[in-house]
Amino acid sequence: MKSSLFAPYALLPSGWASNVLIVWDEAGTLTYVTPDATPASDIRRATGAIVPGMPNLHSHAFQRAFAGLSEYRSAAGSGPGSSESADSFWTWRDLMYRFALALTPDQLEDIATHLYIEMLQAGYTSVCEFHYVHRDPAGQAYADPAEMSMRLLAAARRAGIGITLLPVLYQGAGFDQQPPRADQRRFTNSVDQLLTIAERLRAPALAQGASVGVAPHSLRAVGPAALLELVTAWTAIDATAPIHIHIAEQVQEVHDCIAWSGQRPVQWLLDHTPVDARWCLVHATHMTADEANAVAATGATVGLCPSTEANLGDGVFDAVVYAQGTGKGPGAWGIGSDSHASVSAAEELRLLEYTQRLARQRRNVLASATHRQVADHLWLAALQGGTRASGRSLGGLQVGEQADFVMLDGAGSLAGLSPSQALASHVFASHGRNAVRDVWVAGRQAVQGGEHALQGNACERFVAARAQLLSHV
Ligand code: NGQ
Ligand code: ZN
Repeated sequence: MKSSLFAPYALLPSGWASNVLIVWDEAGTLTYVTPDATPASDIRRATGAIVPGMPNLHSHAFQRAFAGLSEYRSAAGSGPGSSESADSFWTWRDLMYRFALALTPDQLEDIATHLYIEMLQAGYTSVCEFHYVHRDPAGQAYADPAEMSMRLLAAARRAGIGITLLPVLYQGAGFDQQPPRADQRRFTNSVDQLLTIAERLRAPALAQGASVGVAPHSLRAVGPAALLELVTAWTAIDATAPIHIHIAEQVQEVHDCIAWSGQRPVQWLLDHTPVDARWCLVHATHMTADEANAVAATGATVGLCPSTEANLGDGVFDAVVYAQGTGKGPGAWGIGSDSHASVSAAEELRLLEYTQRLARQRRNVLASATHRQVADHLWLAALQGGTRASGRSLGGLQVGEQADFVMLDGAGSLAGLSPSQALASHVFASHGRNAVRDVWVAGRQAVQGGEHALQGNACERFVAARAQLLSHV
């Protein structure tokens, strides 16, 4: 059975179109996307502009329960006469690890289910889970070594969001093969153990239309030999599935990498691994212009997480230099909510544009010749990069892609605006969740009038899981 929707306005890959007939099949794949159509009288009509659903390309789901709880000056930075904070990414990480150490499989599933519902209500229709808490609190493998990742898959199924699972290889505490810290004991695996987890996930993932990739955590946590072994073995298993890595997020990490190898992290990665369009370089905050051009030329996606990067004091990504790219076209990028200090596609895009404005003292920095409306350009660029990083057919409103789309609220505070103005208001004028009215994932409606069928129950369970966790840290 085919389903359909008639949209007075829809954002297609080429830009806004009107009177668009959207048809999808039972598998949730778009079979017909035609502008200037005349609809049959009984067809459902959208009451607001339709935009493609946004892939969230970087998530550590469990951190949602910790978001907002480390926003105070710690003892180290609050001594007499110290006006400068000693709190940093690294002190945040110590606190976050305490949370990670206490997490149970049930709690993870409850936290993730609620988070994924929040994502859907904010216009994300799929998520890449960069997951590294694999072992039990004592550091032993669960009876099923993929237990924790299976909980994320279950959460995605319950919420009705698409997912790319990225089991993470984590081995050491720093460059030069430093052994893992005691509080990293739940994360560590050999390459073979990690591949076992990834392979275990493939059949159940496929059964729910999900995908599996792998993620060497960072050059800090994975040495050159293991990195290459993982990439080679994974490519033999699946030559197209995504590979994600954290890179060059903190200045400290850049300095440590230079001390270790004589090269900056991105430079080292490009020189020693076969980075191509399958790769997602998460953050890549601190790159020289040469590095940015070189990344753009590989076709890899840069995974920007503006709210987390701001929250953790990472620095400002130079999106202008990167977007210019090289002769091969602009650098690909997408957005992720990472630590979930914010769960909003609109907010990530706004923050990205605002960091560029603050740095350059200009307005409307990230627009393009084809899309002079900043929000149109941001939405389509982040969709393209997010799709590539997800390794799934999420490329927007065109035939052959998954039917993931969002209807903005045409009746509330966005009423009376052109579709382009409505999206711009959604991204820049903070109508919040109220702007996202209906959401479809693979052709199934997951959010109706802003509401998700499981939101009440999921919120209760999230709150209970967080309370349990807080009583253990
Ligand atoms: C993470 N978060 O994997 O959750 C990291 C912290 C680490 C960010 N990089 C852990 N934002 O870097 O070892
Ligand atoms: Zn991350």
